[in-house]
This record gives sequence, C-alpha cells and structure tokens, in this order.
Amino acid sequence: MEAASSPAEIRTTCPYCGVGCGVLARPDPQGGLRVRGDPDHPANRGRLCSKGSALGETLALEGRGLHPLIGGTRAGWDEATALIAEKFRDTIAEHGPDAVAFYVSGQLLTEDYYVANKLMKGFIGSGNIDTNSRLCMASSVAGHRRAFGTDTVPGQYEDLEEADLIVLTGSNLAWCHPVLYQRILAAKSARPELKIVNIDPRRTASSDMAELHLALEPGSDVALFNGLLARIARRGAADAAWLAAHVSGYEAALAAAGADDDAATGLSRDELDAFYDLWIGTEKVVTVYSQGVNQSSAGADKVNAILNCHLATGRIGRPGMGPFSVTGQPNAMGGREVGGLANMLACHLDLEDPAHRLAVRDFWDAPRMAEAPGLKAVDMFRAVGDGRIKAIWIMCTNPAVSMPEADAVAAAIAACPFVVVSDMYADTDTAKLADVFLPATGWGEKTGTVTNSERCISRQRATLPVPGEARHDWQALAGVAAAMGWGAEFDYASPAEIFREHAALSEVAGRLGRDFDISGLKDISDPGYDALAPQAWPVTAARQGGRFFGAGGFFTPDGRARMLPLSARAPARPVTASHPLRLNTGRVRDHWHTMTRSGLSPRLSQHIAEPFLEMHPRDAAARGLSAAELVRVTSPAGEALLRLVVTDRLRPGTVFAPMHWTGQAASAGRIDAVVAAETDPVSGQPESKATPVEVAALAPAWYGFAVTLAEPRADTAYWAKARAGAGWRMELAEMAPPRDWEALARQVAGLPDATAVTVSDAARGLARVALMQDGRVAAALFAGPEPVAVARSHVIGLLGGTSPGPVLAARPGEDQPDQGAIVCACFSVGVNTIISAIETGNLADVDAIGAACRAGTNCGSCKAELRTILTSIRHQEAAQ
Ligand SMILES: Nc1nc2c(c(=O)[nH]1)N[C@H]1C(S)=C(S)[C@@H](COP(=O)(O)OP(=O)(O)OC[C@H]3O[C@@H](n4cnc5c(=O)[nH]c(N)nc54)[C@H](O)[C@@H]3O)O[C@H]1N2
Ligand SMILES: Nc1nc2c(c(=O)[nH]1)N[C@H]1C(S)=C(S)[C@@H](COP(=O)(O)OP(=O)(O)OC[C@H]3O[C@@H](n4cnc5c(=O)[nH]c(N)nc54)[C@H](O)[C@@H]3O)O[C@H]1N2
Ligand code: SF4
Ligand SMILES: [Mo]
Repeated sequence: MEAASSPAEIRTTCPYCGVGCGVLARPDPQGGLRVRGDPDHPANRGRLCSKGSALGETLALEGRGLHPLIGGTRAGWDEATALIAEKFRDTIAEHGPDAVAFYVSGQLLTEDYYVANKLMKGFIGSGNIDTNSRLCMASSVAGHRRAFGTDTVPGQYEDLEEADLIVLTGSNLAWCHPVLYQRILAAKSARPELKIVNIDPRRTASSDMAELHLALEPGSDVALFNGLLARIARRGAADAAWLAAHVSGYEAALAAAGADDDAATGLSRDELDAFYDLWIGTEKVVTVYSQGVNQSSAGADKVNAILNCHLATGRIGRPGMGPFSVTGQPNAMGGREVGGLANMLACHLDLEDPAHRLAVRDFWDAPRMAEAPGLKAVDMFRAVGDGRIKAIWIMCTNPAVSMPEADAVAAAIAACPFVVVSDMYADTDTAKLADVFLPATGWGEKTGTVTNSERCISRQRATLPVPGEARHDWQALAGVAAAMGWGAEFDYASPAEIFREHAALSEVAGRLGRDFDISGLKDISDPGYDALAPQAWPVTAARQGGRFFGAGGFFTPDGRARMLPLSARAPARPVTASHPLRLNTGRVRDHWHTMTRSGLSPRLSQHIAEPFLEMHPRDAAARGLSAAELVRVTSPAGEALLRLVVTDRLRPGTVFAPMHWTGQAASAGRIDAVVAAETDPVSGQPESKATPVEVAALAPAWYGFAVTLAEPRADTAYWAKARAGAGWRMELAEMAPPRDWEALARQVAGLPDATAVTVSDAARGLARVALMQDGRVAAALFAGPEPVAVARSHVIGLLGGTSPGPVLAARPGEDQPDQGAIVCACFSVGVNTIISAIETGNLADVDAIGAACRAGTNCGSCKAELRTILTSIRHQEAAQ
C-alpha cells in the first residue's frame, strides 16, 4: 500500500518519440521519479515502452550543466545574456541579420519554440532559424504542402486499429514507435485478418510481424508506389467521382507513373503483384511512413508517390484509411505548428506569402519581418563553415553528432566566431564547442505543451525542482530578446501566456484559410492551461480534433488536392569501385539519438552496448571479414570504427549502422562523420540512408573488454563504453602489441593504487586482470588477440564482489547459467534464458515465453525479438 503522505502522481508526457505517451510520475524519496503509463492518455492508454519505463533512471544530475559558462568558465546569467545580446547585435549591425542563425529542435516545447521563431523571424528579421526537424520531417512537410496545400496529417492513431491493411514504409515501428506497434499487435490479435506489409531494404523487428516484407532496393520507393498507381488505374480501382470532385493532376501523375519501371525496386514480379493486389483489394489501408521515406534525396517525391495512391482511391481521412507520416521527436509536430523550419511562418502560414507575412507582422508588432526563407540545416552549417554566418545559437540538439558530414559541421562550429549552446548537459560533443553554454531545464523540470503524430496537444508538467541555475529555454530566449531591446514584446510571465499568444495567432491563420487553428484555446486561463487534457487540433468553436479531408476540403486555392507527376531516381551518389557499399543508418530499440539521456540508464544500455555495422555474409566474405571483429567504415567525408555484425537481414551491397554513438561514448562511433551531406532538392532533408562507403578490417593487435565501478577512460585506437549494472563496461582495441596489462587496467579504471590479480597466458597473448580496491572487485580487464569472448552480463554482475576468483574465471558456474545478451530490458532476461525456456517448455508463442520467464510482459518492446527467436528455433527444428 502507498503511504498516505506519498506525493501525488503528476500527469505528464514522455519526452522521447512522437507517439507522445502520457506518463504518470511520482517523486520518490531518493529525489528521482517513479513512472508508469497514464491509463487515461489517448495515445497509450497506460502502455509505455522500454525507454519511457526507464525515464526515472535518467534524472541524476551527474553531467548536468548547472550554471552558464563563458569560454568554459562559470558565469552568471546576466553576464551571459548581455554577452549574447551584444554579439548578436554587433554582428547584425556589421553584417546584416542573415549573418546570425538559430539551430533548434523538435524536442523543444511548443512555447520555447514559438519564442525562438518569433525572435528570429519577427525581430532579428532573418529566416535563419532551422531545426533538426530538417533531418527528420522536412520531406513529409514538403509532400503534405505540395499535395494538400498545408502540412496536415489527415488521420489519427485509431485508424491503425480500424485498418485492414497497414503498410509500414521505411519505418521500424517496433523499435521507434513501440507503443503504436503494441497497439497494432493488440488489434491484430483481436482481428487476425488485419494484415501488415513492411517495406524496408533491411529485415527489422517490424518486418518480423509482417505478412509480407518487401526488401526493396534502397531509395526505390517512388518506383514502387508509381507501380502501384499504374496498377490502381489498370484495375479500375481509382475513385472517379472523388477524383472529379476533389483532386487535380490525376492524368499527369498517372502518365508519369506509367512511364516508370517498378523493376527498379529489385523486387520479384510475385512480390510486387502480392503487394499491389493486397493494397488495391483492401479499402481500409493505412500507409505509415517515416525516415526510410523522408531521409532521401527523393524524400518529398517518395511522400507524394504515397499520397498519390491514397488520393487516387479516395482512401484518406476516413476511418481506417489514409497516409500517415509518423513524427519522430516528441514535439516534431509542435515545431511545425510554430513555424520552426526556415521556410515557414508560425501557425502553418507561409513565409513566401506576402499576405501571411503581413498578418504575422501586425500580430507580433514586429519591427523587422524576415522577407525570405532562411538557410536549411545543411546549408546553414555550410554558411557557418564559410563564414557567412558569424554567430549561431544551437538549442536542444547535438549537430556535431547528428548532422551529415559531422566532422565538417563540428569544425565549422569550432571555427565560428560566436557560438551559444543551450543544453541540459555541458559536455555533449556540441556543447564542448560553445563560447557560451546555457544550462537548460530538461524533462521533469520544464512545463509546457507538445504535439504528437496525431496532432494531439499534451501537457508536459514539472515534477522536479529546477537544478542549479538552469533555466527554461523560453526564459533564456526572452532574456536575450529583452537585452536586445524588445523587452515588452517578450515579457512573458509563464508558458501559459506564450501558449495563449500562439493560440491567438492561430486564429489569424484560420481566417487566412490555414488548417492549424487552436483559437478555441486562446483565452485559456492559467488553471485551465495547467489542467489541459490531451486535445487534438483543430480546436475552434466549430470543431475539435478529428480527421481531415474525408470529404475533401484541401487547403489549396481551389480546394482540390494535387497529385504530382513523379519519376523514380536513384540515391544522389552512385556507388563506385572505391565506395561500393551503401550505408543505411537508423535507430536501435533502447537508445535515444545521441544518448545524452538514454545512455544514463544501465538498463537501456544493456540491450546494445556498442556501436556496430551490419553487413551481409557475402560482402563480409568478399572482404575476409568475420563476425565481431572491428572494422573501419569510410566515405570521402570521414570514417568510423565499428563492431562487425554479419547478418543476412540486409541486402547484399548494403550495410547498416546506428546513429546514436558520440565522441563521449566511443573513440570513433559517430556514423554521421561518414554520411554524405546530399539533400532532397525540394525539402532540403539530408539523405541519411544511402551513402556510398567502403569497409575494411581494423586488424588491431589485441582486443579487450573491461568492467569498472567508476567511469572508465582509454586512449586506445578503439574504445566504446556504456553504463552496466552498478558500473561501466568498455570494449577496447589497440594497434600496438600488448603492453603491461596491469598498468593498462589501472589506467582504464582510473585506479593507480589498486591491487592487481592477474592470470595470463603469454604464449597465446591472453590476460585477465582483476583490480581490488578496499577489498572489492573495482575493475577487471580481459584481453587477447581475438575479440574477447567472456560472458559479459555475468562479469558485470560480479563487480563490487569480494573475491577476484569468479571474475577471473569469466564464465558462470554450472549452477548459474549464462543468460547471454539482454533481450528484455525491463526484467533483464537474456537470450539464452529465453531459448532454454522455449526449448524446455516447448513454447509456441510470445505470450507463453512471457509466462515462463517474464520476458516481454512489462513494456512489450522486445516482443518482436521474442518472436524472431521463436521463429529461428522453429526453423532450426524444422531443418533437423
Ligand atoms: N528507439 C528509438 N526510437 C526513436 C528514436 C530513437 O532515437 N530511438 N528517434 C525518434 C525519431 S526523432 C525518429 S525520426 C523516428 C524514426 O523512426 P524510423 O523511421 O522508424 O527509424 P529509422 O531506423 O531511422 O529508419 C527506419 C527504416 O528505414 C529503412 N530504410 C532505409 N532506406 C530505405 C529506403 O530507401 N526505403 C525504405 N522504404 N526504407 C528504408 C531503414 O532500414 C530503417 O529500418 O524514431 C523515433 N523513435
Ligand atoms: N545518420 C543519421 N543521422 C541522423 C538520423 C539518422 O537516421 N541517421 N536521424 C536524424 C533525426 S530524424 C533526428 S530527429 C536527429 C536527432 O539529433 P539530435 O537532435 O542532435 O539528437 P539528440 O540527442 O536528441 O539531441 C538533443 C539534445 O538536446 C538536449 N536536451 C534535451 N532536452 C533539452 C531541453 O529541454 N532543452 C535544451 N536546451 N536541451 C535539451 C539533449 O541533452 C541533447 O544534447 O538526428 C538526425 N541525424
Ligand atoms: S512509445 Fe516509448 S518513447 Fe515513444 S512516447 Fe511512448 S513511452 Fe515514450
Ligand atoms: Mo527524428
């Protein structure tokens, strides 16, 4: 029973993905939070995934920036604010407003974002504010605007449950939007006739639940959907009445589609026919798409190729059907609402439209409106690099890691005359390059709103005290605005006040015929804002939430949707003899972007603890590479050192690496150092998934694995570290022959005086060292000429014990089976435990595995992997 005095649960929203799950958070006596899914939130109805469930483990103040820094030295807010205002003012006076820029983030709250956009576009007078959403949603925004006249997501999550066919295109929903995946799985178990198709060059956890997986040639989605459109027409499946009433451009789109060849997809005729038949034969179809579509040099065209098929059949905006661009970041949608992209104005108004500019200028009483779109992210950092931009404020994003050609971006930031970085953490790869660092409040401390993939506005509420001198991002922005002379216009007392202003501006937008209208909330009181329940937009006197376009009503001048003539084209850069492999990049289940938060949780770090490269066995064999060795991935832009995973889940000729690893977590794990900065000509979104690369063995002299109680450090050619159990784990490798292992162990562990207990086999170059400090195992190192094969989770569990013996044995005893790599993060269930449960219990399904060993019974994020393990065992049995 809960103690009567325990503090109340606070309703808030998860800060990770665009599903936007409601969270109930209760402060615990240790100063942390206990979280559970909010049963009343429409996005998740009580569910949370592994990342959401582990939120409480990411709140320690270790590493947090607790006061402003100028040139790395502690400073006060007044001093830092005055300096930023002065530098921006002087740069503008000397070089004009386009010599300054803001680079912001879909993880800002709507209120922070609104203030940043207002300051740049209305007061500084430049369009130079862009956001990491350029790397994420820009192609979807461009596609929506071309087809619908506005950036409108037509549907809602319930469509996923009401559909008879869900097509996941370039989306690994099982890992990236896990609660939506859970909702689909639940719908499918209630209605087994609900079918799933997954379109992805790679076989992912999401493919494993699909009836059909189409491993298309990278970048060939336009060819596929053009093929579908041509087939729709041939089969007479186009909706003539709907087209006549609500759509323009059908004939031209069809002619272009008919001229395209779907053989470019590399799929067999049977696969194509199966997909076309299923899509055409199922009226209730939702096509979900994400970064495999957006992050492409043909991203906007891919989006429109999908929209074309839904528009031709009139399958849009009705229950269970429609195109569905799922957003990545918690407030990707909110950022689009406030006009965070360099080519947008607030409230879905267009920067290029003089009437829109005028309306916003009048509303803001703006002294200097931006007259033209600003630079998009890739061009923005190029302008920083070549000196056109001389002062930049980077807020809530880590571009030195996440931008393509990241080494060049980091160098540009380092060389820029004046750089401000606002982050929760002072030591990110980007924050370390700042002239002025501003400490920001983070999730749990800040308060405001976010909008999720289905246009639902939810409150994030503060549950924890603001640490140190951290401030909310809107406060930092308003402070600088005031110091630049616009105190009255930025004199906000609270996020509620900013929200009301934004809602009032949306009324102006609504009058100008825009979709984003939340004027029904413009007079919301402070208590009303505090209590605001999740609410999908629009919110006007006439309507609240719901779907768009079921009866037409597009936001184009003639009210008709536009179908576009499209032609497939290959990724921007062809593979060459020197760079013959295509590098695809993306996400893993339990990490969030550059790991500044998810990396703090040992539970989340145990699923995948090291940066890796997946490669097809054929390509590995051709290069003489074997599993678990270290490889160097190179492109003309740069290189990364990664652990090789050999798997037939990718197409030959392609490789895959995760985007998460930083300079903090690995010696050379930043894959964006390798990714080419090619962009889509319409949206400006980078092609993050198709860089030509080559891969070669690193061939180190030795490999090592260390566990330590305190954070380890190494200067070896390769290292990668992660939190593990009560301490840390680190993988190592070095090009020079072995050295003094005990000295190395002491150096890595930072324990110069620890007692070493060593077992070594000099002839074979093997060594095991346990370091004892105060009678406890404080660290251990295992090294040898091959990738180290010790039972890692077992060894991690022995840290802090009193005897070095079991550590040096490195293998669990008979009575303690090695459970292997962790699959279920919630209950720490390893793959070996799961396999043995399946084999001994002769288990037939994922629920039975859960009943036997608990795996998958809490958040359910690992259910796809459980299914994969189950299927592979069945295949092995069948083959016997
Ligand atoms: N665990 C976790 N979840 C997250 C995030 C995270 O960091 N970690 N980040 C959030 C954010 S911001 C975003 S944007 C979303 C992204 O969510 P997703 O888009 O689902 O994630 P990705 O792994 O980037 O890419 C999806 C898939 O696109 C495939 N792909 C590559 N090239 C092509 C192609 O040419 N065509 C097709 N059809 N597919 C292709 C890749 O193989 C990959 O499996 O995830 C959100 N959720
Ligand atoms: N190769 C490759 N590159 C990619 C992608 C890919 O698929 N492949 N995906 C792209 C996509 S879709 C995205 S969205 C980006 C994400 O890339 P980033 O935006 O760079 O990633 P994050 O790690 O989420 O960075 C957020 C930063 O803000 C800080 N932070 C958190 N909360 C707050 C706050 O309230 N205020 C402030 N001021 N700071 C805060 C965090 O500590 C962190 O440093 O990466 C892109 N890059
Ligand atoms: S699916 Fe997971 S990461 Fe996404 S909002 Fe829900 S709990 Fe957070
Ligand atoms: Mo994203």
